[in-house]
Amino acid sequence: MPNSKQRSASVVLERTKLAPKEPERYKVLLLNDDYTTMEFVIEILETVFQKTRTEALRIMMQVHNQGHGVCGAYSHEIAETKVSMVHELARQHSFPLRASFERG
Ligand code: TYC
Repeated sequence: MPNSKQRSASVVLERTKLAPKEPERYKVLLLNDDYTTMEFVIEILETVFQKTRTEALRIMMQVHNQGHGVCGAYSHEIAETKVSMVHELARQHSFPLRASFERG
């Protein structure tokens, strides 16, 4: 019987050969605040996250009512870029809108 290290080593090898790991995904979250206008948040969701007006309205209202909402799930690099885009657009319009991303 292989010891536990040998067993996990063979599991890793099998995964590499037969079942490549799914690329990691990161959820981008939008956070509520009291000052950013609803229309600006809808525009962000349409332009940065390619949402339809209807979906953008739904996500914006979820953030407004529950404090945060998911805009989408992306690779680490794209999630990071979208968060930066939100912060830069908010800064240009003097809104305190914040976004973040997390594994999942
Ligand atoms: N709470 C804001 C308002 O009442 C609207 C808002 C929604 C702000 C979503 C940020 O991520 C946000 N004007």
